[in-house]
Amino acid sequence: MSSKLTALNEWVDQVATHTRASQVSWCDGSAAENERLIAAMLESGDLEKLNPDTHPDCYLHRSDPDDVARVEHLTFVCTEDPDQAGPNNNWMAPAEAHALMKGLFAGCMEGRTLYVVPYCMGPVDSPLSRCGVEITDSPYVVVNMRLMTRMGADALARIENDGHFVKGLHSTGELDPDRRYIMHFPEELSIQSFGSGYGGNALLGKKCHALRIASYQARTEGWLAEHMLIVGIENPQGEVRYVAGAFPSACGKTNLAMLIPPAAYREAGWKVWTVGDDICWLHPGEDGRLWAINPEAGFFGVAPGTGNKTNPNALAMLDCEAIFTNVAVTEDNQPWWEGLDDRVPAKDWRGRDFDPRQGPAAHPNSRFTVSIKRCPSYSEVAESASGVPIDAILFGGRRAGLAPLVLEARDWRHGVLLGAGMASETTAAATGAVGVVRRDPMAMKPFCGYNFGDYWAHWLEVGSKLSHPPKIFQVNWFRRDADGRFIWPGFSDNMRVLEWVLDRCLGQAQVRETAVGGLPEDGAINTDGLEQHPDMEALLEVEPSAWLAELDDIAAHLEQFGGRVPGELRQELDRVATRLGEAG
Ligand code: OXD
Ligand code: MN
Repeated sequence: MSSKLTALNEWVDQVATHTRASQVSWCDGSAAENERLIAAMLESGDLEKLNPDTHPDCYLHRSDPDDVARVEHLTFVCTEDPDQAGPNNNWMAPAEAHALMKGLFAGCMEGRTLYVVPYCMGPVDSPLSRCGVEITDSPYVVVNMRLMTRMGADALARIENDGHFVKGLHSTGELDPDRRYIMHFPEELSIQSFGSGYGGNALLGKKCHALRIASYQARTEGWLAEHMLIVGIENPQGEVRYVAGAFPSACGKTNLAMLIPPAAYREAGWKVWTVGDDICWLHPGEDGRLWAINPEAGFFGVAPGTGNKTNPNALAMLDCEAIFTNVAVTEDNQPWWEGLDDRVPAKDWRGRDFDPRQGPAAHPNSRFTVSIKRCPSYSEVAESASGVPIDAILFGGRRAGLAPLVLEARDWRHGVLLGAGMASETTAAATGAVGVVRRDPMAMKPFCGYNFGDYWAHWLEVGSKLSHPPKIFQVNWFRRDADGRFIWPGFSDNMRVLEWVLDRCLGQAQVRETAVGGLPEDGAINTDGLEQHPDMEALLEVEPSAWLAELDDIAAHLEQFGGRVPGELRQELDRVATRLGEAG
C-alpha cells in the first residue's frame, strides 16, 4: 500500500483493534466479491432469493421491524460551536459525541467481519466528485453501496491520488433503538453511525456524506450539495435542457426523474432523460451557469406507489439485479407492494402470512436498490465529468392547499425565499407522525449539515456569482379540492408544467405577474388530451389572506435563526408581504 494511503491504513487498524473485528476485508467492488457476499447472506438469512424466472438476481432483505426509516431525533451534527450546527440540527459537542461513540463501538465487531468500502461520490474522473471510505460490519451495506456509489478499486485509486477522503464508521450494533446514533463531525469530515442497518442511516455515502458533510464542505468551497433530482428534457428539435428539483422525501422525486411524457408529447418528439433522483451537487461554472452532477450511481427508491401508471420506467428496471428491503412477496415469491397491481400478496414485509388487519403488506417506507444504469431513461451524461448545465430549479412540497401548481420566482433572491419558505406534509421516510405540515427549507431540513441561516446566505452568495442563473419555480402536485381529491393528475402529466417552465426559461410562455410570483396565464399550461379537465383556476389560486398568514409563519420560522438570517432574505419577505398587502 502506498504512503499516500498510510492515513487510511492506520485508521482501519485502529478501528479493527477497537471494535475487535474478527477479520478485515478490503472491498474491490468486483462481481466475484458481490457474489460471495450475497451467497453468505443467503446462507445467514439476511437475504432471500426472489423468483429467479421473473426477477433474476433480485433479493429481499427484511430489516428489524424497529429499524425501517431514518431517525432524525438520533441524528446529530457535532461542531465545536453549537451555532454552527444551528437550530435545524440536533447538536452534541464533538468530545462528548466521540466518547459516547467510542463506548458503543468498543468490541462491537467481535465475531464479525469489518469491511473497508472505498467509494467515490460522482464520476471517478470528475473534479466535482468527492471520495469517502465506509467501514462497516454489514454485508448488506456493502452490496447496497456497490449499487449506490462508484465503489471499490477505482475509488481507492482516486483516494490515493487525492490524499483525502471522508471517514465513515458504521456498525449495526445490536439494532437496539436505545443504542442508536448517527453522528456527523463536519469539521473532521467524518461520520459515525451505530445501531441501525436502514439505508439513510447506514449507507453513509448517501444522506450522511453527500448531503450533511458535503453541504458543509460545499459552503467552504463555493458550491451547493442539495436534496434534488436532475432530469433532462429533450424537445422535438433535439435540444436537451436540464432541471433540478428539490422535494422532501417520498414526494415523487424518483417518479419525476423518470417521467414518461404523455402520448401526444411523445408523438411530437419529447423525451425525458434521467440523471439523478435524490442528490445533486451544483457548481458555478466559468460560463456563469450552474453545473450539476449526481453524486450517486443508483437509486434507493420508495417502493409503495410505484406502478405502471406512476412510474413504468422504475418497474422496468426492477426486474433484474435489484435488492428489495421490507416489501411483501406473492405466492410465487415475486416482490410486491401497495400500488403495484391488484394481486394479493402471500407474505407481508415481516414475513408473516398477509393479513390486511395487520396493516399494509409492504412497509410504507419499503425500498428498492438498483443501479441507475438499469433505468430505461438513464442518460449517459450522468457520467460526464463536467456535469450538466441547469436551466431551472424547482422547489416542491406536498401541500393540500395554499401553494399553486406552479409559481415563478421573480429572480434568484425571490427564489431563495421560496426555497427557504418551503413546507410539506411529513411522510414515512422518517420515523414520527405522517401527514403533518412542517417547514422543510429546500427539502434540506433533515440533511443540511450547518445552520440554515448561513445556508441561505450561501445560496445568495452562489447566486451572485452566476451571470446566467437558473430560473427558480415553486411547484405543488398535491393540491386537493374541498372533497380531499387531488386536483392535478400528476405523474406523466407533470410534463405539461415542465414545458411551461422551460418555455419561461427561454422567455417564451405567458406569465401573469402577481404579488407572490409569476403564474401561468390562462391556457398557458397545455391541458389537451387530459382525461378530465382539471380545475385550473383552483390549481392556480393564490388567496391573499392565506398567503399573508403563510408569510407571517415563514417570518416566524426565519426568526429562529436570528442574526444568521441574511438581511436580503428578510427584505425580500417584506417586499412580497407589502405587495400582497397592496394588492389585497
Ligand atoms: C431518501 C430520503 O431515502 O429522503 O432519499 O429519505
Ligand atoms: Mn431523499
